[in-house]
Amino acid sequence: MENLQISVIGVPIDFGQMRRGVDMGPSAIRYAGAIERLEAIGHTVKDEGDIYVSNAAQLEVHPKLRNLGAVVEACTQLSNRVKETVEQKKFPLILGGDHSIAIGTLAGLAHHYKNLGVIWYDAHADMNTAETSPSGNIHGMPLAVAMGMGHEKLTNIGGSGAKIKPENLVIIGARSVDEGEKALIKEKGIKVYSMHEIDRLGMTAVMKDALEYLASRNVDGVHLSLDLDGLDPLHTPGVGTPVPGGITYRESHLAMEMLQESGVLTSAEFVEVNPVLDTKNSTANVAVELMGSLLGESLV
Ligand code: 4U7
Ligand code: MN
Ligand code: MN
Ligand code: MN
Repeated sequence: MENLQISVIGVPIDFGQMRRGVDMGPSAIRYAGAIERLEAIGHTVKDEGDIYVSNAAQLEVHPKLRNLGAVVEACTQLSNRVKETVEQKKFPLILGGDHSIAIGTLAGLAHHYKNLGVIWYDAHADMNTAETSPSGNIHGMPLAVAMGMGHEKLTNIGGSGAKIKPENLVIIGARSVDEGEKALIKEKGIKVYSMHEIDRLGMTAVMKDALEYLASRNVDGVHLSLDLDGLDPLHTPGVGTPVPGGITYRESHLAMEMLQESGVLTSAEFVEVNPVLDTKNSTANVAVELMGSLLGESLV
């Protein structure tokens, strides 16, 4: 396994949704031992600290795009930091924060990767716009924004236009998809491995197929965006929008291990850890265990 220079970037934001506390996600994940765990594998790890997230911005009211200004501010900074990290040939590992931060991550990656592959591990499709969103929460919109759809303050972060191609995206674990999102998935022909495919084919076949699909697209990098609500809430209860019937703990380790074995991964983010909703920091602990498998820890 290749030893990486990993830059860990925290984004302590909870403005992309309504339940406070997910801004403590980066602290919870560090407390669970992320840095030490990755160092033990043999990587060189630098904790770059957190992006500054202003609390005053919370006061802004926008019925269809809650806390738009604060999300734009944080994602703009994150986009710049991710861009610099890639330019320095370092591996960006981003700690959320709610999933709105993926807008910044993908915008930053897009400066370098012109044909990026994205693995979206999530119970949700995160493809709403202000027009289709049932909630007005931006953490349900990052994939739409990355594909160039939504409010221009969001789509212009890190430069105008689409940051990823719909045909370079795979979603794994979907089981709560809104009507507008379903229409978009159909329209764009997006590759979705829902819980049905995971039940029916098993995670081994799903990951094999997903990785072959991305390889056939000739992607120049692969980003993993892992929302801890992709797993079943039995394993990761500390998330704001839990959906029963999710991916198991072992299936998730297998997915991470297969992604590691493929050797294609170029960046990752772990989001939606809310320690306030948790007991004994269990969700951050799972996040760190999965990071271990993703970045090359061996069992024996
Ligand atoms: B997460 C939802 F309506 N689709 O848009 C929405 F069900 O980042 C949930 O995946 C979004 O946790 C969940 O508000 C966003 C809802
Ligand atoms: Mn907060
Ligand atoms: Mn989700
Ligand atoms: Mn999500």
